[in-house]
Order: sequence, then structure tokens, then C-alpha cells
Amino acid sequence: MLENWKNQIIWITGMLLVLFLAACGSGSDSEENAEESSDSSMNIGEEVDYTITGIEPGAGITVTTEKAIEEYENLNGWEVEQSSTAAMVTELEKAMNNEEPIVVTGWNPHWMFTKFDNLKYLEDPQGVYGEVEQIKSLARTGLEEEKPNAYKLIDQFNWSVEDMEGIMYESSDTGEDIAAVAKQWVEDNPDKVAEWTDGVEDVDGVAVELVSTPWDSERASANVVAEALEQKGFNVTITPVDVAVMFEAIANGDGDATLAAWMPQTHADFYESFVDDFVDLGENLDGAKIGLAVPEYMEDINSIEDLEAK
Ligand code: PBE
Repeated sequence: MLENWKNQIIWITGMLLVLFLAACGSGSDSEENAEESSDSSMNIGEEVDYTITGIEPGAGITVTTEKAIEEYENLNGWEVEQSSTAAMVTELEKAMNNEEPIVVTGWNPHWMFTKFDNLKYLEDPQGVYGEVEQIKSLARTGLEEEKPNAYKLIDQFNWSVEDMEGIMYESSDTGEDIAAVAKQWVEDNPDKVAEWTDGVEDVDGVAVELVSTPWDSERASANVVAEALEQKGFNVTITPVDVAVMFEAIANGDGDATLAAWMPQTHADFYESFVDDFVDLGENLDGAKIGLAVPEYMEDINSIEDLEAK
């Protein structure tokens, strides 16, 4: 009997404690939200702590954003927070779930504008991020003479934003690795692949080293071309590196080719530094874009110039 009473008291005390903690939790949550989001005297710059949420330090868009901070007087005192693409996407998702302000570096091809359909690019009146970007293929000097069939296929490689984004969407939806989805894409698109392999002769295990960058867009293109090359008998390695290292590797002949040069703006500085030491094979994709982006609920912010100086 006494035992039963004891048990009941313990149980009731436990429940009260749970209820008490739950009440505390929700109370402090809503206080925090109120603090973070509704001080109308704060401008957007203050609210985001004069920070653009960016990606990897080795990305072209990071360098371009540093340039934007220099060019736009109103970005005086702002900083790009450099981390990783995954971290940026997580921050963006968190902000959007709470309708909090955030400024991110955005680009296409990518699924961010589809997954977050209320994300908008900011106008860029000074044209720092440019208009339309092309993704170009570059080869090392001598590749054409030494591996003419690889050179030919890489030179003929060309596809659309939809093709590339299709692979990226599928990989992000299903969690399947980009390389596997790209391989399947080659199976499913024989007509496109036939254009790239037109006039390319079969070889017997010739090694080709594709140098690339670590983003999904470039993992898609590198894997698609690697698969097409392998079907012709090449032995392909893909090496993902920082943008600067990629240009350097093609220029000094460590790598055979890259499919990942974003021009005319994103990789302009790297391109100019090495322009005499590689062969430009022209664009493999047209219609890419980079810029700063914010959620649509930041209604008054439509241009980079709408962000206030510190
Ligand atoms: N990106 C995607 C890269 C190229 C591919 C825009 C993040 C960059 O160098 O910025």
C-alpha cells in the first residue's frame, strides 16, 4: 500500500516536471522569436549582421562576392561568411522556416531555386555578377596531338541547363550519388551522347584525367563525360579541386581537360591568369547564372543597392 502511494507520487511529480519544462520551453522559444524577427527599428543589414551567407573559400562566387563588397558603396562593412555549400543551404532553410532575413550566394544550375521556390536574385545594377554565364571546356596544350579522340569528344560535349539540373534534382531527391545518376543519364540519352562521340574512334585503355570542382553541377558534367569516354575505351579519372588549382593543373599539364570553367564573370580572374597556357574549347553549357539571393518575403529588398551600409 505504502509502496503504491510512493509510486503514484513519483509518477505525478514526474508528470508535473514534464509539463513545467514544456511550458518553459515554449515560453522562451516565443520570446526568442520575438527578439529575432520583429524589431522594426532594425534594418536588414543589422538583422543579418552585415553578413552574406556564402560557400567555400575556393569558389568563384566567393571571389566575385568579395568584389561586389568592394564595388557597392552600400556594402561597406559587409562580409561574406565562407563555409560550405551544404552549410549555406542549411542556413537558408533554417531562415526560411522562421521567415527570418538572410542574404545568400546563389547560382544556377542548382536545385536551390526549385526547392526554395520563394528565393529571388537581387538586381545587380553594377553588373559585378554579370548576366548570363557559360560553362566552358578547357584542354591542356598538347592534348589534341597526344589524345586526339579524347580531345574530340571533350570538344564536342555540349548540353543544356535542363540536362544538368535534371541530374542534380534527381540526386538530391533520391539521395543517389551524382555519379550513378549521371551514368544512367548517359544510358537514357543516346542521341545526345552520339553527338559528342561522333567521329571519335575506340581506344584501348588510354588514360584521361579530368580536373573538376567539387560542386554538384560539375560532378554531373564530369561524370557524364567520363562515362561517354569510358564507353569509347578510355580510362578516366576525375579529380575535384579548388577553382584556382583546377586552372593551374590544366595550364601546367597535370590534368588533361576541365569542363568546369564558368565565364565570363565567375572565374574571370583565374582564367586571365592562365589564359596563355590552355586551349579554350568553348562553351559546353549556356544559361548559367550567379548572384546574391534573398527570400521573397524580404519584400523591400530587390537590388543589391537596397542592402544598407554598416
Ligand atoms: N559555383 C558552382 C562554382 C562553380 C560551380 C557557382 C558555386 C563557383 O566557382 O562559384
